[in-house]
Amino acid sequence: MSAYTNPLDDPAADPFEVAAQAASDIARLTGVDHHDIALTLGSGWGKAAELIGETTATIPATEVTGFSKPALAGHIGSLRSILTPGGKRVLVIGARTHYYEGHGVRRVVHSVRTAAATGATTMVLTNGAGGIKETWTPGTPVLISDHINLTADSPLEGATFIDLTDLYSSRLRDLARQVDPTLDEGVYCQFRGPHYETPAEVQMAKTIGGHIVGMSTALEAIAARQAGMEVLGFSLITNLAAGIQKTPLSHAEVIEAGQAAEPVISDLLARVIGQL
Ligand code: 8IG
Repeated sequence: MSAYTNPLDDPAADPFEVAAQAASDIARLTGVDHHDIALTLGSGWGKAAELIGETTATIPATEVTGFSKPALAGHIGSLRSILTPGGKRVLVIGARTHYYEGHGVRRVVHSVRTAAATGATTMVLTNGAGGIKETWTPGTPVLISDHINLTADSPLEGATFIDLTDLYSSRLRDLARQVDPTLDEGVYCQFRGPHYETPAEVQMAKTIGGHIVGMSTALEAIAARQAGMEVLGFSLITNLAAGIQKTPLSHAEVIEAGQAAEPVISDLLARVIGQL
């Protein structure tokens, strides 16, 4: 037995072996030995899995090797296996570990590596985020077209050089726009958090080409690309970023915008996943 509560905390552990172990836990606990698509549900997206298909198993993430307890109420700590009407198996990850929790980047990307180890070749990443484009109102879902990683960290270890061109697959974005032609898109800036940005930081993000500010997703997308997966990213704009919006940001407001948008984004996500 390892001396570590979480095997990923052992610096000598191979994170891909831990992910393979997690995938075998998922196969055993769900009775499904292969998943085609993985979907991470961020703030506001919690109920968006309901319409995707039939849930065949729900398991607490804490039963799966390497997963952490959720840090935040409203972030569901479960993994679900869904069978779509088209016969695809979807692994729904309701247990994101954020970088700001301070457990290191291996833990942040463990769910993505586990998804790849279950066989998933498509990774759908969703989040709640702040919007920089003034035309976006709270409750607007947008496609992620690219990212700027402002964490100064990477899930890659050692001299692992990975190309990130077309990281947020233009093929999958086109497919999403076939489902909803009104979908806008933007560049996602991952900040470390957990504080929101200052208005000056938001202006910096805007100046360097960002449209969305958040605290997840970029590191996960890099790990997904390393694992050979095709990535589709959605942000639900739950607030305008600091300084763009004139009033202070509140977590309650974020939750509220998410709830109001729920039926629309649930329908969107189910229809997009039906096309994958
Ligand atoms: I929800 O305005 C949500 N998450 N960094 N900034 C950052 N993350 C967020 C924001 C925001 N809103």
